[in-house]
Amino acid sequence: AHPVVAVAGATGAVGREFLKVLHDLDFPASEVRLLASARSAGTKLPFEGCGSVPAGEYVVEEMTPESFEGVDIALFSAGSGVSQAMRDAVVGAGAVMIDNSSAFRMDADVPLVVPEVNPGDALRHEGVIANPNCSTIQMVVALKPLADIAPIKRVVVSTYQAASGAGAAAMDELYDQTREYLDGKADDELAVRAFQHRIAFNCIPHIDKFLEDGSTKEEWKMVVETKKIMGDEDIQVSATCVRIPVLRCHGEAINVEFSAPISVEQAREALSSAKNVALMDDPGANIYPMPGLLAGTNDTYVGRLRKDPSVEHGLSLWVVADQIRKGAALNAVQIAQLLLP
Ligand code: A2P
Ligand code: 11C
Repeated sequence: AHPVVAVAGATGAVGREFLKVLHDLDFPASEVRLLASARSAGTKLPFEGCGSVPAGEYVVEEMTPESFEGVDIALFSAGSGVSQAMRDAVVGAGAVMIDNSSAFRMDADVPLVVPEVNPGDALRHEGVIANPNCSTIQMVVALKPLADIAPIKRVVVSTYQAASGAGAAAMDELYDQTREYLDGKADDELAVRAFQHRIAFNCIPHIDKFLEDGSTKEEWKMVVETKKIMGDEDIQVSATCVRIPVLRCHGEAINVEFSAPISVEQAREALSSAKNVALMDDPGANIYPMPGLLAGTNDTYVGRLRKDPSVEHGLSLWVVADQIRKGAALNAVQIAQLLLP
């Protein structure tokens, strides 16, 4: 029988994208349930349909432990607290929870999966599979074809992260602040809610909370999640994560140090034949990936590929992906596809 799918957090930035991706991939569902908080219960969302589920307006229901009766796959993006609160109900109902929050990612009994990198891990789940952080996903999709040529010793990454990584309300805040700033409002008159500071016409080197060692939790996620997904505890990662005033798509400047030789030509060949990776790299024609122009796409785009001469075996590259799609909703639905018979 075709699976019953629940979308938990259906009204959010990632939740709405789950609905688009289920349609785009024509996921073979027999039913799709839209769940969110009591605040949005009763509202309707358009869904174009997938599998045997017809297109139409679907009513959002309040998420309760009973919502998961009869569900086979529960796609979660309603925050860590909600995932933690609902986990037992989901697993108890016999469903597999594919969780976009950071609640369970580093748990030993929860696989952390990027289908291009470690698809086999998905099949070792015990009811919960975690979807990695968006900035980690696009980095490991680009690193995997390179690691297959030469083992990776160390990665230094600086991110340029879109406002929507912080949710739908954060996108609105970028729009509103930009308009108000252009209208001449002073900083103390602007509403600042989603971020610590004004994001319009600014960059903020602070994503998620600060940890004791001076790094942020977003940076820590890129370190520990990369090791878990790549299955290599020895990969060293140094990350600096920065929010920039872009709506969708994260950019990442990455330096990779390998422990064996790898040429730019070998890397170019591996990346251009890798599934779901698009090489967009022709400096002579000003061609390289840019976040402002790639919203709504599925691939992980790589450009500015070149030798990093500061180490013995080094490459530098620039990676862009739509973090709501590949960084969240698309990756989760691709994980669900791995579970289909
Ligand atoms: P709601 O719209 O009813 O608040 P985003 O990441 O874009 O901010 O979206 C968060 C998603 O998680 C929304 O769909 C939101 O629903 C949902 N959500 C937040 N808190 C809860 C909760 N306590 N129970 C169920 N869903 C929740
Ligand atoms: C951001 N990467 O761009 C964050 C959003 O651990 O899933 C996702 C946080 C997470 O703000």
